[in-house]
Amino acid sequence: MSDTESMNESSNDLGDYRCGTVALLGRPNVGKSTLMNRIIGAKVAIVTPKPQTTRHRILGIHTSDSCQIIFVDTPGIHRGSKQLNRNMVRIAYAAAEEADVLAVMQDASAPLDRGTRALIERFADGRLQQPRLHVLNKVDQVAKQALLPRLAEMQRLDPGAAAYIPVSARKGVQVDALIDEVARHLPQRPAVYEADWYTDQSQRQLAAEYVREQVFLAMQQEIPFQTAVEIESFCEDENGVAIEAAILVGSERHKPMLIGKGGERMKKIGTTARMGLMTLFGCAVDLRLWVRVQPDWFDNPGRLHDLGLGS
Ligand SMILES: Nc1nc2c(ncn2[C@@H]2O[C@H](COP(=O)(O)OP(=O)(O)OP(=O)(O)O)[C@@H](O)[C@H]2O)c(=O)[nH]1
Ligand SMILES: [Mg+2]
Repeated sequence: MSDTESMNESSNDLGDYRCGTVALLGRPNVGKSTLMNRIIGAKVAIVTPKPQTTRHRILGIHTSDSCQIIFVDTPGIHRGSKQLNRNMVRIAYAAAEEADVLAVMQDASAPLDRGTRALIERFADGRLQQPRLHVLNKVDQVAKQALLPRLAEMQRLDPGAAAYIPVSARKGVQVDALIDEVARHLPQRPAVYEADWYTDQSQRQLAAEYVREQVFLAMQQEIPFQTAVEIESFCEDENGVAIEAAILVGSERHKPMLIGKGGERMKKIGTTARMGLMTLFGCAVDLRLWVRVQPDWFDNPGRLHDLGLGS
């Protein structure tokens, strides 16, 4: 092959390459973060059985020989009176406006409730022009005979969607089909990120999220929703990383509940978060945590901005 032929071939290859963003959108708890982690192959977004786990826009970057898909995980769309809730919802809609493709997710194992229908109708109303994929998650918990009517209902609700894809993010079912479908709708352009980049989050942000995940898992009722994690110092040397973090609580009475009898609960939160971070960072992690009471931080725009939770 001559030099000219080989140059032409490589420029054609580049011309076929697809790269763009897909926003993962939906009600809380439908499995957006689980799906992104499954595709990326690492826990870049925390996951819990509680709604409103994700509070930021989080990128997860999937790179292959033929495409680079930049997944944008978003907070679940919900109603909430606090400033934090309003910011979270605003972040989700802003991500939808900016994305090349919209992946609207739902929990197919739960009834198609009013909130989910309203959301689907909102995305189908033509205001946003990008291709829409409806992702019906948690099919590992759905009988086959129940899935077909659900797919038919989706086609009726949004006939203009590009595809309706049943998946199980937890088990990895049909995830490759979803990746292929997303890639088909991306613009032809070269990759934006280096092939070994898989998220836009710093280690510091990941550390805060890993601690918050354990707080969410350990605490009940309103406490997790009124909790945030602030990294106070993050030092890296040849021995590993040393992290100091404060867990903010919204009320004095939450403090002893979080600490637990003899400090047991805090100890467990710290140990489990530290182990997760050691796996993620691939080095030793020293993690020191304490609790700070900060009434109504979740309703204070300035404080939310400092915590990276502004909209
Ligand atoms: N059975 C089953 N459970 C799943 C699947 N995907 C996610 N889950 C579970 O659903 C719960 C919520 O998952 P998340 O990934 O945190 O959901 P999310 O949509 O990101 O939630 P928010 O961040 O709160 O908006 C967790 O307990 C997951 O383990 C799935 O495919 N099958
Ligand atoms: Mg999430």
